[in-house]
Amino acid sequence: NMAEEAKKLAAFAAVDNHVQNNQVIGVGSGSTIVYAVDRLAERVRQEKLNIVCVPTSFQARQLILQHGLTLSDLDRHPELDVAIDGADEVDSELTLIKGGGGCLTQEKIVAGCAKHFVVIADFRKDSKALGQQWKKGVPIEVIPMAYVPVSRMIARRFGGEAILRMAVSKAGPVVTDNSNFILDWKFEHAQNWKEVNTAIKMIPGVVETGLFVSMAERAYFGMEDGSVTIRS
Ligand code: DER
Repeated sequence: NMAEEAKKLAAFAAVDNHVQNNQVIGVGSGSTIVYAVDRLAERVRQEKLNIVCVPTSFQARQLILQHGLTLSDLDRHPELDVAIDGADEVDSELTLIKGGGGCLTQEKIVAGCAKHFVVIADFRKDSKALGQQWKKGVPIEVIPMAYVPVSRMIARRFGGEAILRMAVSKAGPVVTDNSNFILDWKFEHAQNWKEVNTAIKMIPGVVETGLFVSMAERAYFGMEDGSVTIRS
């Protein structure tokens, strides 16, 4: 369908523009990145590229292994050339909401270790302000024993409500790759995302937020008409 085709367009454009031989690539999580890994594997085969891939989740690790790409990690490669990842929403300043897939913590670590961090997304993620299109709130990874006080503190200080993300194919809450819980903070109005991100990070029990502020260098959006919009 149109969104899937748009994801593929963005993924191929980013891989073709940013991946060269002898590089260390950060591989994001979610559904759009699958197209990027497909393209990466195709280029490695066709061009005999020598690259290694650092995953951002169990899912990304499986994708790397299933495509026969060389798996690495931050112990061996603490500095990456480029990290490629999806996003749930991108605003006019390239501030991202990520974590729809629950992988925000390792994604932010890997993105922070890369010289270049590029986002790939379909047209639905291209927004002017966070919350315009993405209605599920900002994911926040929390230490399980603290999710109630953290949820209450966020609601008290920033408004809205922070809801424990419940699993679908498992009884009880979603448990992340890091054995933590996720709160989805349904904010009520636009915020100073840089300040809010820092303030939420400081709450005892918060591991990471899905607000990626001043991290993305460029975003590739696959559009409905088959074109690719690039924002930097
Ligand atoms: O959970 C995540 O952070 C994913 O990268 C998400 O932001 C994008 O997932 P999608 O490519 O399936 O929309």
